Amino acid sequence: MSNSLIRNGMSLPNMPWEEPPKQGRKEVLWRYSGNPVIRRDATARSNSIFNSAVVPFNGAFAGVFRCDDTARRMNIHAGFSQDGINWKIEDEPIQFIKTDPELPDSEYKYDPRVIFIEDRYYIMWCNGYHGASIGLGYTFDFKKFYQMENPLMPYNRNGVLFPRKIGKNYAMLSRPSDSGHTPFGDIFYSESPDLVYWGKHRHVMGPLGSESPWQSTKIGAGPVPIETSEGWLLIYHGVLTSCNGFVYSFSAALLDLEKPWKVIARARPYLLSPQRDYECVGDVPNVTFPCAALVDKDTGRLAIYYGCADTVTGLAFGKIDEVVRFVLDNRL
Ligand code: BMA
Repeated sequence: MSNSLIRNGMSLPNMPWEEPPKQGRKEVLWRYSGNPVIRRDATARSNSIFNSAVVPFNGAFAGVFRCDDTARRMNIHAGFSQDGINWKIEDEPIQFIKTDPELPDSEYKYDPRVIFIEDRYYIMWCNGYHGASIGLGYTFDFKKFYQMENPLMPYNRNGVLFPRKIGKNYAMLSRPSDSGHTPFGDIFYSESPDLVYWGKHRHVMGPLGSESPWQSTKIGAGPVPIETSEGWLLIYHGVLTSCNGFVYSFSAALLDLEKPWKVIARARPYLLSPQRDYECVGDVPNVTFPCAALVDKDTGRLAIYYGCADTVTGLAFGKIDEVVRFVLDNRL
């Protein structure tokens, strides 16, 4: 399989990259040797920086970062980088300009995703509005940010837009939940003609039982789906409930290009699970939580940004064709 299976991608010759380690078991994904790339105290008042979103911007990179402060308030901050590895993250949270003065205030913000669609960068996040809800906004320059209507009612998390319209509509994945730490969770699909009114809700996939225990408690979409000739490559997290609590790993599935609620293939094994110290020790132990991916359409290189133990941010690399092959060869 060649890298030409990436559809509608962009050339990204300057994306972060490191060749796989020569020694040891050959993994489909390998961690950056300099992990974590973002320390917990990389801003003036951050307790932790994790579950964050990164995109190509102006020949370099920009991002929206989940920074919990030392009062443990959850918020999102803008950040910039020349190489996708060394980041300068703003000390102050993003102040959204309301597109309608009647828009309700947000009690907190966390777990952002960012995607360029048509003429602007859209940001989705988990928005505090009578509990966890989905928030949506946009920016042109990562300086001024505009907040739109919440696409969905509480309780919902892990809202992720598709990078293009499906048919005539914008499309989104989300994960309905409860007001707590949610011991369940399936991925759903929704469409909207205007990014305000959402409907056509469809079930995509749910947790699995003894067939694949790493994803037996709940699952949720990770980075924005990547378009390939084999389907939308969806990297998603799954949760196992152990005697010591939740364990967050991630893997991938392929969704139908025109009917993305239809699952073409879904991997049984995880691609990456909490195994390194910085993934296992932190504010919430044993969490690897992907929120963003960079892809170079010419080489098929993939870089995944993932939160580690709800404390720091890590980077893992792979090749799109190998991840697609992994899903097809290890499908349930
Ligand atoms: C989820 C979210 C994530 C977090 C995970 C593990 O419910 O809060 O932000 O990484 O739990 O604590």
